Parts: sequence; C-alpha cells; structure tokens
Amino acid sequence: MAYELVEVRTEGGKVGIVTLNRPKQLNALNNQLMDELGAALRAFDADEAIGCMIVTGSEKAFAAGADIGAMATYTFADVYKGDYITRNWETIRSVRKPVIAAVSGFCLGGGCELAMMCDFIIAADNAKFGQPEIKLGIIPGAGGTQRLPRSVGKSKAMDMALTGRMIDATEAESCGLASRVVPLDKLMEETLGAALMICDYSQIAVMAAKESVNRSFETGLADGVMFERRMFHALFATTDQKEGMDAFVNKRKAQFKHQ
Ligand code: CO8
Repeated sequence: MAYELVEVRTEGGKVGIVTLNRPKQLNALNNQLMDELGAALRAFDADEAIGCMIVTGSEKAFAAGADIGAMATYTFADVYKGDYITRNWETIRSVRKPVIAAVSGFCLGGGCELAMMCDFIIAADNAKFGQPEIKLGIIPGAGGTQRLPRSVGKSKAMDMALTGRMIDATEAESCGLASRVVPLDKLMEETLGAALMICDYSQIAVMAAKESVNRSFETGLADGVMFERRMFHALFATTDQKEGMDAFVNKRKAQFKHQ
C-alpha cells in the first residue's frame, strides 16, 4: 500500500514505526489515515522480523482527535449505517505483537482513544491528554468512556469526559494513563529502547503476556487467573523457555529463537 498520511519505517530491522503525518491538521484522524494506519500495523504484525511496533505523531500533536471538519455534516443515518468514522478504529486490538504509543503534544478525543488502544503509552513532557468531545455536543466514540475509566478510574474519567479538560503528562502518569514520562527530546530514544528490549525477549512469551493482560479487561478475576495459568503452562512447551532458564542457570545471556 502507498502511504500518504502516515510514514512507515523500521528500526534495527525489528521495530515497526508508524508516524501519523497530517501536520497541518494536527494529525486529525480521517478515514484515509485510519486505513493506512491499520494497513501498516497489520503488515508489521504479519512480518516475522518485526517484534514490536510504535505509533507516534509530531512534537506538536500525537493526534488532535477525529477530523471535525469531515464529521461536521454527518447525520445519524450516515454514521450509524455507514463506515464513515469507524473504519479501522479497532484494528489495533487485533494486532498480536505489542504496540507502544509514543505521545508528544496534543492527544485528544480519538487521538487519546487511539493511544489507549495501544498496549502502553510513553509520554513526552509536553503531552496533553483529553476527551474534549463534550465541547462538540458529542461523547467519545472509540472507547474513551470505556478504556479511560479502566485506566484512570471513574472519578478522573468522569472529570475528563464531562469537563473536557486536558491533563498534562505528569498527571497522566500519576493516574496510570501513561506508563512513563520522558523529556520531549528523548521520546523516541526511550520508546525505541523499550521496543528493542521487547524484541529481544521470546516473541511467544511477549504475545502471551499481552494476551493475558488484555484478558484481564474482558473477564472476571478467577477466569482471568485460570487463563493466565494455562498460558503459563503452555510456555513450558517452547524452546524459548528452556533457553531462558538455561541461560539464567548458566549465567549467560539468553538467545531466544521465538519458538
Ligand atoms: N479535526 C480537524 N482539524 C483539526 C482538529 C480536529 N480534531 N484539531 C485541530 N485541527 C486543525 C485546526 O482546524 C487548524 O486548522 P487551520 O490552521 O486550517 O485552521 C489546525 O489544526 C491547527 O489547530 P489550531 O489553530 O486550533 O491550533 P491550536 O494550537 O490553537 O489549538 C487544539 C490546538 C487545542 C488541539 C485545537 O486545535 C483543538 O481544540 N482541536 C480540536 C480537539 C478536539 O475537539 N478533538 C476531539 C475531536 S472529536 C473526536 O475525536 C471523536 C472521536 C470519535 C471516534 C469515533 C470512532 C468510531
């Protein structure tokens, strides 16, 4: 696929990086951009050489939300029947390898929802998160009212969804929305460091860890713990488990084969 609104590259042959690229619109998300993002992530997910992905934006904006100009004239019938603003929004959920959001600048509305669909968020110190849809006479439509409270708790999620106020990177980290905050000029270095670290672990164990953590959002504790237990048991069938434990016992670095 030819990419216009995202830039796609790899780092070290194993990290797939997708950079949202509509700078004049602060990376506002439209159908074309979401199609391209979905295609890029699916292609990386299917690529044996890729172990982790990063979604990022510009210094000024990760993404300032869905494209308001494009949405402004839609009717209920358009959005309910059609594919207008729903296309590829859930693609990230079907990606089995880890996806890290590297967020700088505005991360608002659909942009914040997109970041929350990634597996974790590393925020630059200039990042600003918010769900300002209420100011437009709508509510979040891509998981903001569902993933945000699971991430930051009811009170802050309500505060953000009902007032539309933005929170800065420090507040985002302290409430659990972002996993860490780093200086803006270190954002890609830090995120790449995390991604490369993940790539060097057993890909099967990494995928299993992701699947298990995600299961905690879909199920009760007893079922979740049993799911985790079975995944844990299954990993003893991998060559990588033998390698990881043998390497520890013999005080050497593990060389995982992803098998
Ligand atoms: N859509 C379209 N264009 C945008 C958007 C947007 N979300 N955000 C910014 N832009 C454009 C501006 O119109 C402007 O364009 P122009 O130069 O042609 O006038 C350009 O980007 C720069 O923006 P500003 O001049 O406003 O820059 P400021 O630095 O003054 O302000 C802000 C930056 C605070 C980010 C401001 O632009 C803003 O408030 N943007 C809108 C934020 C917003 O409301 N986001 C939520 C949108 S609704 C949504 O995301 C719902 C998602 C539902 C998903 C459903 C899927 C199923």
